[in-house]
Amino acid sequence: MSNTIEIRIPDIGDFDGVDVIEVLMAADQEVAKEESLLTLESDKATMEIPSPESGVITDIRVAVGDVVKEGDVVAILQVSTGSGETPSVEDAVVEAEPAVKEPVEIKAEVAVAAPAVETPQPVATPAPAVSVPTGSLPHASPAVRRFARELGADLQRVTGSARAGRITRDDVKAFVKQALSSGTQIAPQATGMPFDLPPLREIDFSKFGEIETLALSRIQKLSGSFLARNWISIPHVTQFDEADTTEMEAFRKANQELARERGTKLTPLPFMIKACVAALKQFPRFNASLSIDGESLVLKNYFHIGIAVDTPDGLVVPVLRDCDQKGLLELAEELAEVSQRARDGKLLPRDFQGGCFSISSLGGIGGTAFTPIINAPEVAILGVSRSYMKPLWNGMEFRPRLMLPLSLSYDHRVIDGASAARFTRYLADMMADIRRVML
Ligand code: CAO
Repeated sequence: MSNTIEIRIPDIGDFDGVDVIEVLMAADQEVAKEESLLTLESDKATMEIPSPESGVITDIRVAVGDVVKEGDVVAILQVSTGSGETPSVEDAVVEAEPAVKEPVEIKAEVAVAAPAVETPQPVATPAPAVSVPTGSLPHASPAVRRFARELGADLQRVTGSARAGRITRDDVKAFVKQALSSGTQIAPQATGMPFDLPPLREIDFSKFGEIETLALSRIQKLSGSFLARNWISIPHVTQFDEADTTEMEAFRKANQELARERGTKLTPLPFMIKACVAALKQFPRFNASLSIDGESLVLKNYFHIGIAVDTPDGLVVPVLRDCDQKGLLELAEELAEVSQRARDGKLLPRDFQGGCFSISSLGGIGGTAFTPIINAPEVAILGVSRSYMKPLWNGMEFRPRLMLPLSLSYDHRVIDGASAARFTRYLADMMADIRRVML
């Protein structure tokens, strides 16, 4: 046998109307006696309304944003009757915010359900988008919730250490401390950002076999969090193409001796930098940054190119300035100098500043294509893989051509696919006849 009862707002003190800030129950959810069902917040205190009995919630009569007062019916509970006892009127003590010095004593009034017609339905008020009523919200007292809100910590990602996974003040502190030391974000994502991901739990891998632990370098930790931010906050698309670099390569080799006399080495990268500058001039949206409010585009009339450099401590992206004003040999010298300083850990903060567009070249290593991550606030990045010989049909015969694979990742909020295809094609055309960059 089971009884159905109305759960009403108990005596909540001298409050006329109190905001519902969280609905912690869901329809058809099984709840335990004393389990929190709602969080109410006045300007003086936050309080939770517990379930007066164990049972199943059959109807929810309240939503986030509603204003409730003593006696309002907020839910219908079908009481579990394992013990066969008739539910009784109970007193429940609810924790209040520290601002209210003493705990607020609240009476949860329980009555056997009256026919539905007698129960006035609350007018549904649209819930603010920031609060998602769900039955699986984290279990924490109002004081702990307030504490987490003050610190901007996302309670969904905090692991509770108290009984039944309840989150304590110390759990929130430990979460914030850990997040600060690892450079991860502690706040929930802004409204409209669907990244409410379940947290990764710590796993003891040694249970499965032998392990060793390597500390990440400072650079790896820093670049890791920037890469993660850019990857999830920018809608990336990657456009692939190939440039016929047969003539460019012949020109490069013909001038290698000249480079050597100047004490440097001429690799394909300075040519790519010059081709990128030409393409950025032709397509100014690629040489731009979105304003922080996403309302406008800042177009740049300078051409500073970031170059991804692989160092023993991790990836860094120093910037070569005014690449439009420099020749191939000057760029080659600067590239050698800056990548050496990067590998020696001697880059200065100004070496990283002011980039317009980046190039990540894995051509010296190998691969056919990859999807580079945009180096925000830039809006595009060129990935370059290893060139290879390919037979190309010239209308009469197949000819061996040296093809350079290009992978252009772009911010789809700023650049559309057709522009990206044109930009990459233009780049390939520049590299096919490098003399054109001087036009
Ligand atoms: N195709 C074929 N060969 C290429 C090539 C390409 N696309 N690009 C370079 N090469 C050749 C060079 O000509 C050179 O040949 P030689 O030794 O015969 O002269 C060799 O590969 C090595 O080049 P390099 O790497 O020393 O020089 P670079 O100018 O191409 O690159 C730098 C400089 C600093 C970009 C590079 O050393 C580097 O660090 N690359 C890694 C970048 C990276 O990690 N990107 C990934 C970021 S995402 O994690």
